Amino acid sequence: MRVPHLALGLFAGAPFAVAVPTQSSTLVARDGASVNDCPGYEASNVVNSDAGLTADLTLAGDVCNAYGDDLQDLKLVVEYQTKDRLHVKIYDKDEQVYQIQEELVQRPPHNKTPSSDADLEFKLVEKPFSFTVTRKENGEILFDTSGSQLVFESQYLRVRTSLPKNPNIYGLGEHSDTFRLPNVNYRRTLWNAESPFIPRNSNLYGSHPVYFDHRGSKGTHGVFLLNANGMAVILNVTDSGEQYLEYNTIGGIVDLYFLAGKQPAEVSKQYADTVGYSAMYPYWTFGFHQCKYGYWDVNMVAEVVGNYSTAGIPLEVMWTDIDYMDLRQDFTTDPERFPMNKMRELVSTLHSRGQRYVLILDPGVHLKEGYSTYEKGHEMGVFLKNRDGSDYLGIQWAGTVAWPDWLAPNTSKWWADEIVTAFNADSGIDLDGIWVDMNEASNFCGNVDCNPMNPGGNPPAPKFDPRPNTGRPIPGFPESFQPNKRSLDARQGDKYKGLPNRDLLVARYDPVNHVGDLSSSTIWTNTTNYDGTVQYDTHNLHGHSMSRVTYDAMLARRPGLRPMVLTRSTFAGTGRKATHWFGDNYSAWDDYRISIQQMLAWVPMHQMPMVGSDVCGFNGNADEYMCARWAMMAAFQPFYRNHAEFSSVPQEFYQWKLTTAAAKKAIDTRYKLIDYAYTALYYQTAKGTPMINPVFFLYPEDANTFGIQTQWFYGDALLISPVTTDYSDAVTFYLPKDTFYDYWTGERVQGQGANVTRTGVSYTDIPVHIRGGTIVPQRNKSANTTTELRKQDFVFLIAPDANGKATGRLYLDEGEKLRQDKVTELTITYNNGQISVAGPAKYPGLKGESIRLKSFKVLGQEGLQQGDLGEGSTLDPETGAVTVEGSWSLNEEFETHI
Ligand SMILES: *[C@@H]1O[C@H](CO)[C@@H](O)[C@H](O)[C@H]1NC(C)=O
Ligand SMILES: *[C@@H]1O[C@H](CO)[C@@H](O)[C@H](O)[C@H]1NC(C)=O
Ligand SMILES: *[C@@H]1O[C@H](CO)[C@@H](O)[C@H](O)[C@H]1NC(C)=O
Ligand SMILES: *[C@@H]1O[C@H](CO)[C@@H](O)[C@H](O)[C@H]1NC(C)=O
Ligand SMILES: *[C@@H]1O[C@H](CO)[C@@H](O)[C@H](O)[C@H]1NC(C)=O
Ligand SMILES: *[C@@H]1O[C@H](CO)[C@@H](O)[C@H](O)[C@H]1NC(C)=O
Ligand SMILES: *[C@@H]1O[C@H](CO)[C@@H](O)[C@H](O)[C@H]1NC(C)=O
Ligand SMILES: CC(=O)N[C@H]1CO[C@H](CO)[C@@H](O)[C@@H]1O
Repeated sequence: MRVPHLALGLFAGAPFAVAVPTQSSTLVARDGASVNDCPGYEASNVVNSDAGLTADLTLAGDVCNAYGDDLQDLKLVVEYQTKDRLHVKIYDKDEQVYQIQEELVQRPPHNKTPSSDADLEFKLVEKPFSFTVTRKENGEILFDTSGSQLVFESQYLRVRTSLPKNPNIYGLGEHSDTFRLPNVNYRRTLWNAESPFIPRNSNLYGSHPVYFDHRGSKGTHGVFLLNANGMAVILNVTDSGEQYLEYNTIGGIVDLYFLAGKQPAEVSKQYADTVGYSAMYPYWTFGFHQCKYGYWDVNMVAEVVGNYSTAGIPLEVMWTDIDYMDLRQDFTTDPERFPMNKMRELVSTLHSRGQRYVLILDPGVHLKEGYSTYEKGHEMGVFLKNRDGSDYLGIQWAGTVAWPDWLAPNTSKWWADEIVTAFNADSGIDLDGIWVDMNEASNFCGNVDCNPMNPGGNPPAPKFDPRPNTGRPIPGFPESFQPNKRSLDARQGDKYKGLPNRDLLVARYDPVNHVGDLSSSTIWTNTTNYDGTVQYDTHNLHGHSMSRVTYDAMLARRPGLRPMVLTRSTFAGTGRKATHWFGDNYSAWDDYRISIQQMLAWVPMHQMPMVGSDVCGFNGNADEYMCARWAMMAAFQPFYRNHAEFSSVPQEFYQWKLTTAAAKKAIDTRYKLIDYAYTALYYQTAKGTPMINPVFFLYPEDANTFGIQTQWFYGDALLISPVTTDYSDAVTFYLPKDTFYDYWTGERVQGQGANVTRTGVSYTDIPVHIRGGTIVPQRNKSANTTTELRKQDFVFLIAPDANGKATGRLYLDEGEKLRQDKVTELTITYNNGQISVAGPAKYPGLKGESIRLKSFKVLGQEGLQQGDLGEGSTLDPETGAVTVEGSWSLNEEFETHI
């Protein structure tokens, strides 16, 4: 969902022009001092222990006050947390500087590891203070700050590391730039913002301050900076040609986690160990989803569902955007266009056909008399507050809105109550998942001149007094009568709430937010949260916090079932509670390509696996050809939802003949592969192994793969190489030096470590190869829903490597419960004709479901004759595939042969 043209006008204007408040006397910059004049620090009191060290850091000269006040005294803590994770933390001695609340981002549990057992080594230089992190095994220096001074100021932090020349750096989402990041003159701003058209070289909706540094055979490592403040990460070379990466944040502390790898997928796992493992999603989330902003009424929604059926395109999940709400207010339905009785009928019809329903919610709550969501929230003190205790207001879809303070004690309960009531299965909309949008948070009140009580083109301003008397100070009365007593005062003496006396609207260091100043088109950064922290520090955590609370609310609404929460704004670790789509892109080929780059970063590097783009694009008009390609390509991405903007031409897959044909084939294939993908998702959520692999993850020593951003492995077996040129039928893709098989024909294709060009790739075609050495469990036949799909028998596709060996996995469970008591985790191995399937194999199957294996297909057996084969096996002389028919229960272990 994006800002409408009307609201775009609101924030496209002059940037936030606030008078800079008078600075405190300590905040006077030394005449002409630049950050390069900063004195750095000196370490003293270094105490080494078996599992790390501590030291004091003292400013090593005169203050430079380049972008704030230099802090005199810092503390350094170094911990060898595990064999493969090193933690380096530098914070202020007084412990006032903001540190992310533990309840929002849990710190990883760890046992101290003796430094002698650790893969990494920390080395300190006392004066001037600097440090290095080295991979012990090969002496490779991973991080080295000696080239520039540490700067630690009240509103600015700088840490710079030198890097080898032409480094392969990935991650640092959210962005729409190349997968392997540019090295020179490149700035990655992290400041969550409404970002229609996902602009390039800009901050977008989420912040993930983690990068992967891949050095070929020397290994891959990760570096995570646990800091939620606005920042710019610079990749650049100095005038003398030295490569560096530099963090510039406008607050917070230096809180670095070094992840040793050394295989790329091991870094993914180590990152999950650090920020948390992704939530597991219901089986049905792998179905095909349809949405559009502008489904005018409940009949139109039903008609779309009906049209999908008529076209014979399986639709699993129907979504509704803000259209359903009464005056765009959360937890209401438009009485004429989406009356509750019809909505209930819609959802029960969907459910009876095995389909699902998901609705949108926004964080901004309409300020309106008699609107119970607002009134209850106000009573329960859940909204962010102005200094005088009244609710802080802005403008969102509904008009004048208040924003939940996700850190206030009553907010979770209030939000869960609203969800449980409005979406009650017996009297409300019996929804299956929730989509939370606009939660950067997006504020149509673009700047300080905007009057939130006058929302312009939005519904007229309510005549409701947002500042009840209780919100005003009452002179002469005790503390308990005074508004806002909870915030600023409470924070004095409290740890980590943020330094006092900062300019909370303007940071002198400019991280370059594409929307304008820090407070432009969002909640003003000088707003105080319930716990005494300020939005200046917690802005990037708004969507993350909303996701957590919504996850819990969905659990209250559907006890015991895995919540499906889709969020626009995210922070490191949001994957534990919610997933993400790539925002409001454009119906254009470039955005089709960019969705691949984004997926390659989000799944393995941000540990948010269930992601995808708005298929066929959100803004602008899709066409038959591009939409056909996108339907094919996105069938091999984890989250598969067609969604478009209000004014776009309809782009449901049934709208065009070619797109219909492409979608049918794509969904047919995707569905057969759902158990394979579900297995891959399960192992990502349980073990951190990514379900999408960039090509270099599987060929880490092949330098030709490091920059590949138009191909990927779906799971670890299927290499997807879509046509990525506009309106073309040709594709040039890379095949590493390895054994592959064409997924569609089964033919063996020997990869040469070179590009292959294929022409005549029709719009209903997409090159897919199976990597030799893998086994892909599939359903024999697709179905109209995932419920029906589960009735189909399994077939295993075996793709032997050059040594005639292959392995695969299959995870089976009931599909939706949070806790599964009986699951199957099969390991399937193939060795030159012998097949073995090993458990645990406890999942008994639901009524009508098949957990039977009907056949094996072993590819690449050209050398064999029919006579070499056992009974029940047939050789296809054309492709060299041997099919073994039979009937095996996947509820037990077994062995067989071809
Ligand atoms: C990169 O370095 C050059 C040369 O010092 C400088 O002009 C440029 O501004 C830097 N780019 C960024 C994004 O910092
Ligand atoms: C559904 O299909 C009918 C018949 O092709 C078409 O007239 C109608 O516009 C479609 N409705 C929607 C919402 O796509
Ligand atoms: C799918 O097929 C089953 C069995 O024929 C049927 O009961 C169900 O209604 C169908 N669902 C959809 C969405 O077409
Ligand atoms: C929480 O809500 C209750 C009413 O349900 C109210 O009495 C209490 O003051 C609220 N707490 C805060 C911190 O506002
Ligand atoms: C934030 O700054 C604005 C603009 O100066 C001011 O009107 C508002 O009162 C400030 N809010 C707080 C909570 O200080
Ligand atoms: C493969 O082709 C791409 C452009 O299509 C090119 O960038 C890349 O260098 C080529 N790789 C090899 C190994 O030739
Ligand atoms: C597998 O599906 C095909 C159609 O795609 C069907 O002809 C065949 O009978 C099915 N086999 C089994 C074992 O279900
Ligand atoms: C703002 C922005 O960068 N929009 C981009 C969206 O995608 C189109 C088509 O790919 C680009 O041309 C726009 O620049």
